Amino acid sequence: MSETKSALLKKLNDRTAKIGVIGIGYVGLPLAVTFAEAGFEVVGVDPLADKVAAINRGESYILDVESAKVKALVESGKLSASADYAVLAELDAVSICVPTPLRKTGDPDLSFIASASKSLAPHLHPGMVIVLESSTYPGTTREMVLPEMEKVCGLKVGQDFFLAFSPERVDPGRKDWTTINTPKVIGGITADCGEVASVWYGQALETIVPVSTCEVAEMTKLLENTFRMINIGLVNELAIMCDRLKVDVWEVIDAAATKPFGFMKFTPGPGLGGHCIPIDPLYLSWKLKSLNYNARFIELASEINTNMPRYTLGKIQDALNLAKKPVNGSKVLVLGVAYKPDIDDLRESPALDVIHLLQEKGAEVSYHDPYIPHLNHDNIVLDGVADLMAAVAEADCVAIITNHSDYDYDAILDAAQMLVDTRNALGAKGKASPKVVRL
Ligand code: SAJ
Repeated sequence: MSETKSALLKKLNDRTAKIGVIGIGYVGLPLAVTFAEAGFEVVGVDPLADKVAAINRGESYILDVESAKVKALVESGKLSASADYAVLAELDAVSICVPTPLRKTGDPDLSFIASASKSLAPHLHPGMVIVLESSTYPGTTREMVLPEMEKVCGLKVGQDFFLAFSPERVDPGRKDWTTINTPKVIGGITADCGEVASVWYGQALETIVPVSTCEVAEMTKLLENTFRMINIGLVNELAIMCDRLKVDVWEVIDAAATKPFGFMKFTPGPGLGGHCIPIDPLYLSWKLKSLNYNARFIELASEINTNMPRYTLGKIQDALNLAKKPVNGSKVLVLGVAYKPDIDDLRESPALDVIHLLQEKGAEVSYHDPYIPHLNHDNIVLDGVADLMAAVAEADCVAIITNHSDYDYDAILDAAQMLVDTRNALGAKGKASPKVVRL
C-alpha cells in the first residue's frame, strides 16, 4: 500500500482527518453534523454567507437538523462553516453536496458541480479524498470532476488523491431513516479510491455498500429515483383511467396494496414535486440521448406527471361547475403548497403550477400552508391566509393539494362549500360527500 494511502487511512480510522462538506443544504448539513458527531472536525463550505453565519451561530435552517445539535457541535469546536474555499487546503476529506437542478430548457445544470470542482482543485493536495454526492448522470465524476483535479500537476488519482461517488439518500421530513442508518452506496474512480471513501464514511455511517465504479454508484441513484418517478406516473395515469371508468382509484390502490408481495403502493396526486424525483431521471434520459437512445419510460412518465397540475385544474373546474360557478372570479383556496406533506420545501411543488393555472383562468386564489407563511416564488406573491377556517368557509372551492397532517380534515369538510381532494385526505367521508370531487 502507498505511503499516501496508508497515512490517510490512519487519519480516517483515528478520526483526526479534517473533513469538509461543500454545500451545506438539506444533504450537506445533515452529513456534516453526522461526521462531527462521529468525532471528526468538520468545516461546512458554502458561498452563501447567511448559511455560514447561521451555522457559526449554532443555528440550523434545515427542518431535519436541530439547532441544539448544531450549537453543541460548534461550541465543542467540532463544526464550523466558512465561505472561503481556501480552508479546503487544510482538509483531508471533502464531500461535495451541491444542487444538480435542470435548466429552463430541461437540460441538466451541472454548473454547481463544475464550480465546486474548480474551487476545490487549487487546494487539492496529496493524501486527500473527495466524494461527490450530488445526483447526476453516470460518468459525471470521471468526466467532469476528475479532469479538474488532475489539472493540479503531478497528482495521480488513486495514488496521490482519491475520488469517489456516493449518492445521497435523504428523504426530507423522514425520522426513521436518517443519514446514519440509511445504507450508503460508494463507488470509486479506482478500487483504492472506493476503499478509502468507504473507510471514511464507515466511521460515521452504519452500513456502507461498496460498488465497483463511480458509474455504478451514479446509476444506482438514478434507478432509485426513476423507479419512483415512473411508478408515480403509473398511478397518476391510473387515476385518469379510473376517472374515465368511474372506478374509485383510491380503493383500487388500497386493495392492490393488500398483496403481500410483488407490489409497492404509490398514490396519485396533483403533480410531482421535490428537488430529486422530477429531475434526476431527466439527467439519465438526457445522457442517453447523447448516446442515441431514447429513454421512453422516463419521457412518458415525465409527460404524465407534468400534466397533473392541469388535470387538477380540470377537477377544480368540475367542482365549481357543480355549483354553477365559473373559475373566472371564483375564490379558490389552495390547502398545502409544500411539495409533500409535513415539510417546508417548495421546490418544484405542483401547487405552484396549480396556482398559476387558476390565476390564468381568472380565479381569485388564496392559500394556506402551516409550514410556508408567505409565497414569493415563480412570480407568485401571496401571503398565506391568517384565519384558515374563515377562508375555508368563504372559498367557492377548497383544493387540498398537499395533505399536511396538521389539518383538521373533518372540520374543513364541514365548513367548505366545495372541495377538490387530490390526496384522498378526506378518505371515506370525502368519497361519500356530494361537495367533494376527488382525483
Ligand atoms: N408523490 C406522489 N405519490 C407517491 C409518492 C410521492 O405523488 O406515491 C409525490 C410527492 O407528493 C412529491 C414527489 O412525488 O411531490 C416526490 O416525493 P418523494 O417522497 O418520492 O420525494 P422526495 O424528493 O422528498 O424524497 C425522495 C426520497 N423519497 C423516498 O424514498 C420516499 C428518496 O427517493 C430520495 O432519498 C430523495 O428523494 C432524493 O434525495 O433523491
